[in-house]
Amino acid sequence: MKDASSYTPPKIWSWKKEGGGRFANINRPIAGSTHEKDLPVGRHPMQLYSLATPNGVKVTVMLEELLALGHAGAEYDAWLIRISEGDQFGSGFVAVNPNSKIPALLDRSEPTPVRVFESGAILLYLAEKFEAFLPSRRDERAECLSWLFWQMGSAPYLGGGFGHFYAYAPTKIEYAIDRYAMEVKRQLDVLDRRLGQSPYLAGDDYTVADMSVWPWYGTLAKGQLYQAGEFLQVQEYTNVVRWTDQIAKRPAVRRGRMVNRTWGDPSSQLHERHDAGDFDTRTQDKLAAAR
Ligand SMILES: N[C@@H](CCC(=O)N[C@@H](CS)C(=O)NCC(=O)O)C(=O)O
Repeated sequence: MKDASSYTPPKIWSWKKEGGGRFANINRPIAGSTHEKDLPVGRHPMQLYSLATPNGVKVTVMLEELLALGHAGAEYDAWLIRISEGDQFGSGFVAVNPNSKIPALLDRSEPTPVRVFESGAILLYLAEKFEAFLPSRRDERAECLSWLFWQMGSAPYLGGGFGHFYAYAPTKIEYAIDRYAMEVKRQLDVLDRRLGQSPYLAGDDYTVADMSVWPWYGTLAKGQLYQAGEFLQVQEYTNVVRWTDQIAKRPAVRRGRMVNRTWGDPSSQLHERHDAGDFDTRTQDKLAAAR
């Protein structure tokens, strides 16, 4: 095995600020804010502070799906949080999410504003509030929540484990890449077997479970995450690919994935969303043409 390390951990760990690797500049071993900064507040009931990473996309897809169903109470302002610039450590953001990670939601339509953090909790909060995308029958609800929580527990192995060591770590460590590639392929097989039994994860209907899993494992199954499609032979998971393509066609999904996106084709980037019309007028290509 290559890259056998000669590192022996010291008795007490210490923080090396120049640790290297992507995101080294924002990783810290302490919680709390680094600077005073209030969050902006718009006119809509829902205030979302986010970025279009897979965890962020889950929530913008859900809000767009709720609006498509006619739930006006799901109207939202989506504010951009640039995590590579440390926006998540501003005092206003930390007050909404003490864990300093996107996405974070503030529901200002309740008598006292309600904060919600953790993407799974946000999906569940919205699903309960609007009674949508969550089955009401106890057995179906249990299946839906099982897959929702499966995603919350599994994706850190994909992102923090496989993605980190395969794509971002300053050195390629065979042991780490092998360990997480094995786990991610196992997870894809779990999904593939499930999606061989039913059209969606919870059964016949599209639910918050699909919204939670799709941005991570759908992107992976199309070879668009960590450039790892060939390495993991993702095309073999044919049920996952079928399900991914089906969900990608939904108009609300196409809109949701554009919100708070700061990379890719300029026509796919809507940095902030404050109005349904913004998709037609405020993408980066349109703003550049208007300048
Ligand atoms: N379990 C959390 C994970 C959120 C998360 O990891 N967010 C990342 C972006 S995808 C983030 O904000 N990172 C900034 C940081 O770690 O400082 C959730 O699902 O909401």
